[in-house]
Amino acid sequence: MDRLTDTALAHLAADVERPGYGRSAVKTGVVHLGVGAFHRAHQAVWFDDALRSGDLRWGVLGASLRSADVHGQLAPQDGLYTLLVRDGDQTQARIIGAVQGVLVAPRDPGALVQALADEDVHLVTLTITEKGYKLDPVTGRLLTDDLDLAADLESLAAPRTAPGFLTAALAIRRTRGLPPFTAISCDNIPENGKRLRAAVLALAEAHDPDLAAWIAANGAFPQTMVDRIVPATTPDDIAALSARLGVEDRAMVKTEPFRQWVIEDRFAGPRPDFAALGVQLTAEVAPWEEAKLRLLNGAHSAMAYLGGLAGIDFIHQVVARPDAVSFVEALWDEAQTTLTPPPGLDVAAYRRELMARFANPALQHRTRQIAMDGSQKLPQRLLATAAARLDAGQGIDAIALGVAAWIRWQGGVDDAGAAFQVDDPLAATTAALAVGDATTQVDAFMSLRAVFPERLAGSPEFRAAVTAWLDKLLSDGALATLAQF
Ligand code: CS2
Repeated sequence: MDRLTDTALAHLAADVERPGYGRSAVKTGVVHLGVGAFHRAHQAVWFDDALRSGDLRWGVLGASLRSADVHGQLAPQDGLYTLLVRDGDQTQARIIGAVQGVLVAPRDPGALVQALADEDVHLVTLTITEKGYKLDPVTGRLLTDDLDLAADLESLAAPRTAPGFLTAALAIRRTRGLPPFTAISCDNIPENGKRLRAAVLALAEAHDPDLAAWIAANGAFPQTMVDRIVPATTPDDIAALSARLGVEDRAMVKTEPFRQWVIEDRFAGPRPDFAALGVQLTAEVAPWEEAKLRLLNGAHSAMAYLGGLAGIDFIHQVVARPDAVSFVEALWDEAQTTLTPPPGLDVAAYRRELMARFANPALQHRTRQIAMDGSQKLPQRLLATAAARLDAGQGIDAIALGVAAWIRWQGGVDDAGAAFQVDDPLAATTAALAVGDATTQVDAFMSLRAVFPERLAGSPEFRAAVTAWLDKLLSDGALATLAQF
């Protein structure tokens, strides 16, 4: 079957939405690092909206920092892909035209540096996952023992890390008399903008303190909160869509109707009229980000481990169980007291909306997908909440069950005794800790400073609560434990 391309657009069925602007006139105003499914279903859609509104400055050049997979999906399709929005039995198809090309950074690091240094590029967005920032998740300090980062600290001639690429390009922009771009981290980490800025400044400082001072004075690294549930695309999804389109689309993404993007109103230069596009610009992103991380993502991770251990494949199947719903509500009751909701956020309504989003059966969002990289996610999703609750003298029963489920997951064997691969940068370390009875395991995990801060590791209450739940999970399994909760 032919692939989706510019020429195929004219032949698509009438109910498929098309870009509607002349793609050849679009300038590249955005470089995106980490052009995975989340970017294609989130930021790229807003840039496509900007292009559709007639502002043709915001085409996106994508870059993959590791593999050539996305290049293989998008390059033969002129950068085009379908955004499938699924809600119950409704499916809407829209072709996104914003992505103009994909660079594979390891193949030609210089090409990405030059692209980032282009004078038309005003925004750099990033979805490189938690681990891509090369920062310790607990302390936020640069991971100087990371091999790629060490290479970038040594030389930026052929960068390997995202902070390395940004720093190398900013050095060229400065030499050329161009302003810096605005760098927008779109990953689910607290203070994402501050962290990205810290990583870039530390690298710049190591190479050229004047460059670091210039970036500090002129650069912009706004904080952001991003939200849209984007399950991984499956071969069946591609086959079904291709049958509908009459051409094959290997770069399609599927998602829910909901989307939200909150950006700190701090830019180094031009940007689309974000407010007109429905992006929220605000002075303070932290309260939005905290609510999202602790409510949505906290519940996601807890359900991923409990559901995954019980052999439940999808999130909508987890929340089809009344005991799981009670557990999530209890987790939210605990998290809610630690939040300072921003003006405009009604937490009760937000919780109802989240539960309905989780229950969307058309999404097919895998527990296994969310379970990935737990060591990078737990601190901001569950542990920060636990620490805040303990500081306030409040209980942590539901959070402790979520944490115990993560520990139990690191053992790599589910409740039916089936072995699985733990997908996590710390998997080898945590596998060695996940042996013995509950007390032994909790003792071992609490010394893992990359995940558990002293505040929690040193709390007898926290240890006791996690140990009690882990003991139950080990002896009775996740479903019986949930039923008892
Ligand atoms: C999920 C998130 O995979 C995960 O860890 O919790 O990707 C989640 O779907 C998004 O943050 C929703 O905005």
